[in-house]
Amino acid sequence: MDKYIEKALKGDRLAIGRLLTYIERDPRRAGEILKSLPRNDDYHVIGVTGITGSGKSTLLSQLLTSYSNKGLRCAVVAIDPSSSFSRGALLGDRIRMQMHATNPNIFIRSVATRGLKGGLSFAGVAMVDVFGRLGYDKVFVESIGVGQADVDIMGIADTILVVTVPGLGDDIQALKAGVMEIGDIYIINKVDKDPGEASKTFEYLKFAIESGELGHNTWVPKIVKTSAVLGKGVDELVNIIDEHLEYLRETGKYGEKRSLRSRILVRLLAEKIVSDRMDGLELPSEYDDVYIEAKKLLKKILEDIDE
Ligand SMILES: Nc1nc2c(ncn2[C@@H]2O[C@H](COP(=O)(O)OP(=O)(O)O)[C@@H](O)[C@H]2O)c(=O)[nH]1
Ligand SMILES: [Mg+2]
Repeated sequence: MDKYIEKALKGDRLAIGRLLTYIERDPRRAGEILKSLPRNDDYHVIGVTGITGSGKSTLLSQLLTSYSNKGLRCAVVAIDPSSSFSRGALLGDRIRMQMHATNPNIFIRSVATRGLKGGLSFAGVAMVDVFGRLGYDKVFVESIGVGQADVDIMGIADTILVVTVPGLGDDIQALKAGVMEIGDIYIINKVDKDPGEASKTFEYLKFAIESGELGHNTWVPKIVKTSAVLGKGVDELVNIIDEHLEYLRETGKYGEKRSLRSRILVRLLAEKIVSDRMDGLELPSEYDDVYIEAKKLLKKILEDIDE
């Protein structure tokens, strides 16, 4: 393991991949790996969410190009199982991804989701921190914008981008599920397709923000119109993303986000330990017995951990 860590710190892609695989196979090794890496409080976790097909991967690809051109190192953890990062979707996308694959400053990794609803896995969060400690400046997390599972995933990000397309349509569903409320930056992508409808969507979002429906602290959510395929609006987006990071630092919220991420890690690990132990357990049908069984199980787990 030490030899991989040494190599990974020098940017060796094979070694980095190995470490990530260790974490994926046995999340409990994550602690060991993280401890061996230098602490780093200087990386930026950017969550990208929104319905499938809204252009998250395409936009991310543009952001990778933009940041790597500035000399920054970027990593992607793709949690969306349909991500074109993992599946290679269309020819154009594949070419773009291949371009990144040979860029020494970019590392893309897809990670299995937990359960059918696409929940966040412990490994996924640990990987984000590993990338940070390996010296990646921007760590992106792409996930599909459906429901509570997605809101959970975005809890690990410092900055949350919600990608929508002109004419809200399907997004209304996402809105109801709470996904639309969590954005620091709202992106109306595919403006090339319908500029008129894009302006309407812009006004709609602007109204929602101004009426206090979206956003809940001193940062007023920003809206950016982009065309990811044409590369339009990407520079503006990059500026706003960096502006948000500055805001987090100036207000001390950067540290708050870090501790929120730790909380999520603790919860996920505890859940994993419990659910592993649940396998094969004979379950009682009466509520009193349920309570007793739960207590027994937790006691047993605590004893094992203390050893
Ligand atoms: N016209 C147009 N198509 C886009 C734009 N961005 C992405 N697409 C296309 O939309 C499809 C879905 O994009 P993808 O990035 O895979 O979406 P994701 O599922 O949100 O990651 C692909 O065919 C893209 O080429 C855009 O700005 N304009
Ligand atoms: Mg995608």
